[in-house]
Amino acid sequence: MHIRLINPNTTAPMTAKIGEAGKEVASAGTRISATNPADGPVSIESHYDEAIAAVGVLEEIRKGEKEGVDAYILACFGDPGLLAAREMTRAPVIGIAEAAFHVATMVSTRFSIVTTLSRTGIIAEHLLEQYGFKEHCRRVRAAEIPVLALEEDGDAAFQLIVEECLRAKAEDGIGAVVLGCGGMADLRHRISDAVQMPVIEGVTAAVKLAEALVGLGVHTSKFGDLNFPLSKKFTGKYAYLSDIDMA
Ligand code: 5HY
Repeated sequence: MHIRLINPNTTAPMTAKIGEAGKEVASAGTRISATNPADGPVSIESHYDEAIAAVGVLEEIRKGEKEGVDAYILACFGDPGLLAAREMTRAPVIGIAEAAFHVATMVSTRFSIVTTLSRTGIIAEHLLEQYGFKEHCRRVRAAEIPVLALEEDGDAAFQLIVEECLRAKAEDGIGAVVLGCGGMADLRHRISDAVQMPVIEGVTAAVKLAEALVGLGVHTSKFGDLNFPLSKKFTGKYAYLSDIDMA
């Protein structure tokens, strides 16, 4: 099977490390490819960034459909464009936040999230509500690091993330910590060693869940709201999307 990891921001080194993390856990016979949009924010740290990035995500889905990709993973903790992406394909589309929440609740009754900036914590809170995990998450915490600090000064970022994870472990009454950024995918083992409790990382969790769905022969439903988008005219710079029948 072929799983496509989509990094919704446009920082290629982050895309590469997301791809490496996915390859590390992929089963034999699973091809992992990682892409990011050419156009969009270099990091996603606000509702505005999310909205712009979502269009790039959908472009990447369009490309993947021409390649026969079997499953897609949106490797940004805001899961930008997830439902719109699901409308575009019969392949499973999994967001890393959604994947991490599911896995965390299979190994603990309560978890906390450690993400980058506190201002994006509300996005995780909205997803917890949307996916039905609000009761399982004790707290959304932030290491207060810019997303790109994970690329520029990894050790300093690592220490801040571990410190916040340890505070969560000591204070929150939890059994697991969820890493709240796709850019933390390469830190999974080091953080787990330092924190000494289950650390759930979304990229790797999503890869294994995608393998399970493809293995089960389960496809994104085309009955109801996730059916293919209605073919229609688009204007301006999106005119090329006019009258596309995705079915
Ligand atoms: C992510 N931003 O996973 C999110 C992290 C966040 O560019 N990749 C980003 O804080 O939402």
